[in-house]
Amino acid sequence: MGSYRERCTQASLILSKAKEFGADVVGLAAVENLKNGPSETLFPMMKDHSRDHFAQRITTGLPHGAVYWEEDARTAIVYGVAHPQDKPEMDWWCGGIDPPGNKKLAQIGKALEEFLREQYPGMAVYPKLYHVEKGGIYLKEAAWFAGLGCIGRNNLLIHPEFGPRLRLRAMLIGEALPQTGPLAFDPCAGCEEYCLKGCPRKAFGEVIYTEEETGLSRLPARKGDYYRKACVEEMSRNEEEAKVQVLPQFSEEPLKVTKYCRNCEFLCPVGR
Ligand code: B12
Repeated sequence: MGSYRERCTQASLILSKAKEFGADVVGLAAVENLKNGPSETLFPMMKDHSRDHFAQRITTGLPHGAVYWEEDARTAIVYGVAHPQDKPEMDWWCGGIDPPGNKKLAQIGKALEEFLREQYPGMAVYPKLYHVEKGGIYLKEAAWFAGLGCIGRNNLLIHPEFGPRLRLRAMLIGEALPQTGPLAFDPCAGCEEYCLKGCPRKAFGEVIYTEEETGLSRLPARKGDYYRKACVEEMSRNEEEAKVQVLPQFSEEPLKVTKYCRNCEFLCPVGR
């Protein structure tokens, strides 16, 4: 491990490289702060996991919802790509083809991994998959510690410039670098909660998790009123109603295009 000054220089280089490779936002979080976080703690107490087929895809060997941490992982590099409302195709699933936003995140991850392995041979580098069941981490929490924004009333990470219209990924490294957050930022205080009012399933309709019952002060959508099953029902309807389209930027073949509900993102006034 180098001196504090050396680690700061290393951190700045990594952050600027991630931006150079296409990340709109990037920050660093200490792995120690992410362990046993509220998402992981709440998971076994969840009223309805819904989409429980994810449980069948567990490759970590851990209980559903538990995070696999590599023993020597010290810092999470958390990066994100803006998904603005005027580029909705960033988030469209066309047949089995990854949405352009996911592809961009994958490209950034690949370039960053190559850079880290070449620049710091011997340093552990663990690119993290999206699904916690497959070794991923809880990205919103990691982004909060990395200073990328706050977790808002819509239960999403809200960035000061891009609002909640961001997609996130992370990579862990074996070097303990200075954390870049959290940030003092709370746009939800005093907001009229347009995000909640516009939910087609009223997924934020009633408090289902309390601090008394869970022992957690950090609850889904802050007040414990985000109901995952209602959200999933809307997303399943989006899948059923997906129309067959020809989108040349994806494929010459006609394919089913799934456009998932994003009301809680689009109705947020931050970053517009
Ligand atoms: C499974 C999953 C889903 C499931 C279940 C969601 C859920 N929240 O349970 C379904 C399919 C329903 C879903 C829906 C959506 N998802 Co989703 N989803 C995930 C995934 C893979 C894991 C989330 C999870 O299981 N959390 C566990 C539960 C228990 O926690 P939770 O509900 O998030 O609540 C915790 C936090 O809010 C936290 N918390 C609250 N306040 C605070 C404050 C602080 C300081 C801290 C540290 C923590 C904290 O404490 C709560 C637990 O008590 C993540 C990717 C990842 N690897 O993290 C993406 C992810 C969260 N989803 C994302 C998105 C965009 C969506 C949708 C908009 C759909 C879409 N079009 O993509 C909706 C929005 C739903 C919403 N408003 O929350 C993005 C969010 C980006 C952002 N800006 O925040 C992520 C990060 C994926 C990505 N590509 O970037 N999703």
